[in-house]
Amino acid sequence: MARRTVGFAGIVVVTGAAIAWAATSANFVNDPAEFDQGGGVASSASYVQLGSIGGTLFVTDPTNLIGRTTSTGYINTAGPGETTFGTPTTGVPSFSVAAGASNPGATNESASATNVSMVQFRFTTGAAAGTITVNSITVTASGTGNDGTQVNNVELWNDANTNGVVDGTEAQLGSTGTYSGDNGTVTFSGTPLISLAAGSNTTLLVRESFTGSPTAGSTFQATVAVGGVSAVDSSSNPIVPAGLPVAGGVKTIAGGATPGSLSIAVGPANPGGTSVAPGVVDERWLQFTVTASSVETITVNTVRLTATGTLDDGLEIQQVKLWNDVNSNGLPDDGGASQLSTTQAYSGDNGTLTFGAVGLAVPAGTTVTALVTYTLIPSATGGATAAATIAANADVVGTGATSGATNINPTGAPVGSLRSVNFPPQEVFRTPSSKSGGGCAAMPVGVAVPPGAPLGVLAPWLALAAVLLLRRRRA
Ligand SMILES: [Ca+2]
Ligand SMILES: [Ca+2]
Ligand SMILES: [Ca+2]
Ligand SMILES: [Ca+2]
Repeated sequence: MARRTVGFAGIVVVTGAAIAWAATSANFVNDPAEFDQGGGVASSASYVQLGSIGGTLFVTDPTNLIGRTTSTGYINTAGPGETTFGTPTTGVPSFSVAAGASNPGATNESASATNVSMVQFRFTTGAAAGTITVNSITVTASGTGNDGTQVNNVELWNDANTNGVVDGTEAQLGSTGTYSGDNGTVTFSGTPLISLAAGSNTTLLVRESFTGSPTAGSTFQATVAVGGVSAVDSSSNPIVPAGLPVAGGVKTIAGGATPGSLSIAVGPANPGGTSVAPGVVDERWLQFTVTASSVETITVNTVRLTATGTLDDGLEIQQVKLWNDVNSNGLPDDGGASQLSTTQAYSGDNGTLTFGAVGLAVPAGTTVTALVTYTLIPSATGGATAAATIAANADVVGTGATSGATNINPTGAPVGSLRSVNFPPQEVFRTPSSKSGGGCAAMPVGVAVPPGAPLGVLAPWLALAAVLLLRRRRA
């Protein structure tokens, strides 16, 4: 068996520290045909990664040199009779790329559309990786349109808030470019282009503009193809991410009465994951964006929400409102006319509701932000969860201003946000910056207590509260 051929040791590049195998993972497997010939390798054994040549990863256990063909950057996971081996805690950099959560779908676009989001992709580095440095990314064009003459201003951006569009403070990476020709490439470079810390995610976005010359019906698509990412690990050895290629949706040039396209995504100030006090009026719950493609203004007329989670949505959510979040800050602070449609309530636990006559206009080629707020009953169940979700693309319906189409559905669903009710209730200790309610007028303001603190921890805080209360009464 070739794995014992000593000659390999002379040509492989020694890169690695010892690998400590920990909890099981699908990424690493023990192939008995390879590993067990070393005398029964235990899961606690140390391995040294030597490097890779031509797609074959070489590692050593204490007695053997082992070479395995790999398709993912790891020891091959295929083959009968294999058992899960474990995740290395040091040594092997795990590095992958995948389509982003807001990777642009197929849309209709104007022949003169600018800054069209084409493909969004996310790098993920494992906790075992050192810093991975990406020095260049090459994007490949496809489709029937001529990418060399009909596309310009191809740009790569760090989509920091992962929403699939470029926002105010996000950074462009590399230089603005053009494709090398029809179905050609453009390469973004830097030294480094981007640096990826171990155990992190980074989302990037490619956008481009059309010159006005594409004919109706022609198509454009951007892809990060196999071989399109040039990167090195912390030892300056080349490393290839698993997961390529990643492609964006096909953009079709609209003609005649072709309607525009809509897409929805989680908003930049979505409050998901945080807990709220019961009884607060108009507590933000879901922020989402609606983007119209470059063809025409689309007015959103219908938004349907589906409730999930342990809260009894029919009994414990008094009011559900939809807002135009004009300043995109995630708060219903945009003036009296910003509430869209009428106040609703869920049909029951895990039920649905529909906002009609929404009238939210999304100009061509722009993104607007909308907000859903909940008013919970004051006795809402502490610790209960509630998610507001646009469950399906059919749950949003828009009308095209020039095409006259009345049934435009977006891409991007589901879009949702889950929050929980404070447990234990914390109203007693609210600070002045908190919202009103809770019946705690006698308590001094400005005293915050760690949530869930035991009585022993609370004692000094209660003493401070008593002192402040006495001072206030004397004043
Ligand atoms: Ca083409
Ligand atoms: Ca963004
Ligand atoms: Ca529920
Ligand atoms: Ca706002």
